[in-house]
Formats: sequence, C-alpha cells, structure tokens
Amino acid sequence: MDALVEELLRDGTDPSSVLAECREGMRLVGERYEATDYYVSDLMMASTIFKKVIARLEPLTAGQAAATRGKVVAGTVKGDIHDIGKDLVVSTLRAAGYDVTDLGINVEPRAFVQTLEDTGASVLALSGLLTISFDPMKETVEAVEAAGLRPGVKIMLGGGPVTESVRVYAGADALGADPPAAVRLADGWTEAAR
Ligand code: B12
Repeated sequence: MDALVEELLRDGTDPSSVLAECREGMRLVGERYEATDYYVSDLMMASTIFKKVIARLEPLTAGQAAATRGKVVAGTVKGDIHDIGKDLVVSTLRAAGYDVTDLGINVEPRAFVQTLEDTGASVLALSGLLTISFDPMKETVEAVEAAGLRPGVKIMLGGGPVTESVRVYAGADALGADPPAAVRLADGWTEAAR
C-alpha cells in the first residue's frame, strides 16, 4: 500500500484524489464487514493502512485530509478500558470524512461534556464492553443534558453487550451495531442539521 501511494504521488496524482480513493476503499471494507464477507481483522488491517495513508497525505493536502463532514467526540466510558471496537469506529468515521476527537478509554462524563463544548461537535459516540458500563453511559448522557447541550448533540452507543434496552435506559439517541452503522447515524444527523 505504501509503495502504491508513493507510486501515485511520483506519477503526479493529486494527493486529494489518492485520499478519496482510500476513503472509498474503507467504505467498501465496511460494507463487506457488514455483509460478513470480512472479519474484524480485515477491518483492523484496513484501518491501520488508512491511518498511515492519512499521516502521509495530510502535509501534502494542506489540511484537506482533515475532515469536513462534521465533528464527533468519541470514547470508551468511565470504568471500561476496551478500545478495539471504539478505535475501529473512530477510524471508520475519520475515513468517511468526520473530524473525530477521540478521548480514549475510561472517560469521565465531565470530560465528554468539556470536549463537546470545546470542539462544538454535534455527535457523541460512546463505546462500552462491560455490563457495568451501562450506568456510566447513562451518567454521560445525563451530564450532556445537564450542560444544556442537547438536542444540539446527538448521542450514539455501541459495543458488544449494548442493546436497544440499554439505549433506552441510558437515554441515548441511537444504537449502532458496527462502524458502518456509526457513519450512517452521523450522516443522518449531520444532514438533517444542514
Ligand atoms: C479483548 C478483550 C479484552 C482486552 C481489551 C483490549 C483492548 N485494548 O480493548 C483486555 C484483556 C484488556 C480485557 C480486559 C477486561 N475484560 Co475483556 N474482553 C475482550 C474480548 C475478548 C474482546 C473484545 C473486543 O475487542 N472485541 C472485538 C471488537 C471489534 O468488538 P466490539 O468491541 O464489540 O466492537 C464492535 C461493535 O460492538 C461496534 N462498536 C464498538 N463500540 C462502538 C461504539 C459505537 C458508537 C458504535 C456505533 C459501534 C461500536 O463496532 C465494533 C466493530 O464491529 C471480550 C469478549 C468478546 N467476545 O467480546 C472480553 C470481555 C468484553 N471482557 C470482559 C471482562 C470481564 C474484562 C475484564 C473486567 C477482565 C478482568 N477481570 O480484569 C477486563 C476489563 C477491565 C476494564 N475496567 O475495562 C467480559 C465482559 C463481561 C461483562 N458482562 O461485563 C467479556 C465479554 C469476556 C467474557 N465473556 O467474560 N478484555
């Protein structure tokens, strides 16, 4: 992949179109993952490659590699350190053109609120893999509400054990099964806001 990108750049291909091709590639990988033709390992490999391509092309596209489709804040909720799925959601959203602030793991509700305020993001993506993560999800939704940021901020949940009843319990706007679902939800919300 590195060699292919270098070859295209040497041939004078516009870096923005190389990036657009890579975004399309990530979209296809996501589609195949949803169709169960690809495994999680395929998604992880595609996202590792995409991150490398972004790092190479960003200086050449003068910020165009940075996203423009909308702003998202993401993280794994307080008390939970699982981040494999969250990282896939983050890189897939970035590949789709979103500017994502990833707060990492074990994130306190107030840190999510602070970052939403600082960035002006309109989408919050919360991940959790433990049953004890359901309460921190609810606390985070409540903190966003208490800060007066809703309905301007839409909140999606995801992670292995998170079901529709958890979404209702936590008071979030939507539940996403996988990274392509995260992109679809963000697309729907950001398009509706335009
Ligand atoms: C890998 C793993 C770990 C690794 C984590 C490494 C890492 N960097 O993430 C390590 C070893 C550190 C770990 C630790 C623990 N783990 Co663990 N772990 C797992 C394991 C095997 C896989 C999880 C995983 O990465 N799956 C692959 C990813 C890709 O799937 P995913 O996270 O669900 O994400 C997908 C979707 O859900 C979605 N998604 C994810 N997030 C989001 C967010 C949004 C917004 C959207 C739309 C979608 C979305 O997209 C992803 C791709 O499709 C699971 C078992 C399992 N089969 O799930 C146990 C599991 C989650 N762990 C478990 C436990 C108990 C623990 C520990 C408490 C163990 C211990 N006693 O110390 C600690 C947790 C400590 C803590 N405070 O968090 C339990 C949870 C049980 C429960 N009911 O709560 C599980 C289910 C194992 C089990 N069967 O007992 N674990």
